[in-house]
Amino acid sequence: MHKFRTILTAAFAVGALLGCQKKENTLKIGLAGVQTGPDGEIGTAPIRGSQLAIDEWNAKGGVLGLQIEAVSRDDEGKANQAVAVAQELVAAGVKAVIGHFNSGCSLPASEVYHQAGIVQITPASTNPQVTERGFNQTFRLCGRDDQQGDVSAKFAFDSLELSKVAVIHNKTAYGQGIAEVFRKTFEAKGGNVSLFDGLASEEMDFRATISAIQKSGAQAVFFGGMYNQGGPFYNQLRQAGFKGAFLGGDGIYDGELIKTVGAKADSVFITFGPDFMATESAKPFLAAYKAKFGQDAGGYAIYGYDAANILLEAIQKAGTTDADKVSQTLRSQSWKGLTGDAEFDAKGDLKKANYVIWTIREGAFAVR
Ligand code: ABU
Repeated sequence: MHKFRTILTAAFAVGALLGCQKKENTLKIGLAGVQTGPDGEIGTAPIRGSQLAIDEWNAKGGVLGLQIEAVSRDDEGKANQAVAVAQELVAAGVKAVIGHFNSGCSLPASEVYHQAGIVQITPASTNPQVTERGFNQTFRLCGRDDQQGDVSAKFAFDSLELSKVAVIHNKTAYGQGIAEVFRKTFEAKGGNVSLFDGLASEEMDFRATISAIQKSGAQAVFFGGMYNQGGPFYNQLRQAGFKGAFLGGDGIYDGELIKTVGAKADSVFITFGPDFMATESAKPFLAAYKAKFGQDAGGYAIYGYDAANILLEAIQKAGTTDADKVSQTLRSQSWKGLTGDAEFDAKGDLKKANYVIWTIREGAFAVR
């Protein structure tokens, strides 16, 4: 009996040892962001872009000799859900995360990834604080609101020659943050912000705000928020007889905005990256996206695609998924993507992120 127990114990020990040494046969990458709810449309696009890149890598043999397993999670655009998603991804053993979409989600989720030592690249979170907290392994493949809010305010003052603007935001990390930047630059240039106010992001009745805007004598409105609210806000402004320009940031750059405001919407001016989807090199991506998902690639889809390609290239080049080594590799060179040549600075921001002014022309977004 004693001999049998000894053999059994030894067998368990060997089994445990083999278990410890068992090699993972996939490399898990988290894809996190809002996929349902009001921001679901805009948030799903970069996740799909990343998925497409991962499919292409897998077809070519994967990375570090392993097939890549995308672990996709919906944070519903909510901070507490983003933290739960981040914890779930860490527990699932992901080696890096592409996401989140909303700045209000990336901010708390990045704390979890930082603690766990996992590289995070957000394709869309533009609040400056995402990369201002000294997290070595947090990156973003998009610009920042202190850039785009500034570009928008300068455009309003210099090009539209506006002197009085109402600034309304949705009280989120993104919306309020970009609104504050717009106000700062516009005032620094000599403009007057006749009203600065926040609305709950689910508010859809803008009558009181519009009345205050009109009383303030504003010539235009800057809206720091998302397309799902920006569209009805624009429509109600026009219904109330307000004829001034409607300005906003990347959060309102979504096809759903055009569906809401209509092809003939006038004087809508949006800051977003250059027209990367119009380039020759983007054509195969656009065709593959349409073939796989049955719809055109939305604004941030191409950023999700580039984020995944750059991350996987960096892992391949580093020869490991170790977050410090991958982060170091990400900062070590320029990465070619469909959104241009990406180079990361010490904070994890792009060294160069351009913003241009878009408008709605013939029912589509067009660079002004
Ligand atoms: N950048 C606009 C939408 C995402 C965010 O930063 O909240």
